[in-house]
Amino acid sequence: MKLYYIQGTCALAPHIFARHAGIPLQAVRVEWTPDGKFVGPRNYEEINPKGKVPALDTGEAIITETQVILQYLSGFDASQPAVRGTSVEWPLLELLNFVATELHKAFSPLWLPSLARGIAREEQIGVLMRNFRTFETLLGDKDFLMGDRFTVVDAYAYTVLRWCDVHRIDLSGLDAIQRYRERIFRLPATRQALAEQA
Ligand SMILES: N[C@@H](CCC(=O)N[C@@H](CS)C(=O)NCC(=O)O)C(=O)O
Repeated sequence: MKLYYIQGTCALAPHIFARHAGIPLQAVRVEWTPDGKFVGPRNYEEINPKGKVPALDTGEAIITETQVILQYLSGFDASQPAVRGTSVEWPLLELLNFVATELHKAFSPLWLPSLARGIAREEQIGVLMRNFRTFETLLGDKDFLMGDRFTVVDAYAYTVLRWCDVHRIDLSGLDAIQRYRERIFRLPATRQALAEQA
């Protein structure tokens, strides 16, 4: 299997999880210019016509959309909660969708150069802060979102929460998030995926 990624983006989530679960996966770096043009692999836009990472080439199909790739990879790890047709299914899917739509995509405006400073940036950070507080409620006093074991949704949430550093978002007062990020950063799989993307 090949995972196409841009360093430090949402594609880090399936990368971390694959290393955690020991799923053989070749990480293929996608290079792009600062103005967002893909330069390699040369046919990347044929691989994923949406022009985004991640894309997973399973050998039989190309899968895109981070949370769908994560669900696919989760199926390779027998120690993960069995999602389909169990009572675990809805909470995990809810969490994946929360991370995708309320965290991942709430960061998107901050990457726009015109929002790098000013009132719009502060307003967008306000949106994120509200979602971070919801995240802390969802996490409660658990180590991981689904309980005491690391699942795909933790790989995703960690990947997105890392971007607070890039955007210099002050997490003081959000102690549970800070501890959660640190807990996942310490996992060997996280270290390995980060080193492979460095
Ligand atoms: N809906 C997609 C969005 C993926 C996405 O936003 N990828 C970003 C990196 S985090 C990307 O490829 N950006 C490059 C671009 O927009 O040109 C998913 O959930 O996987």
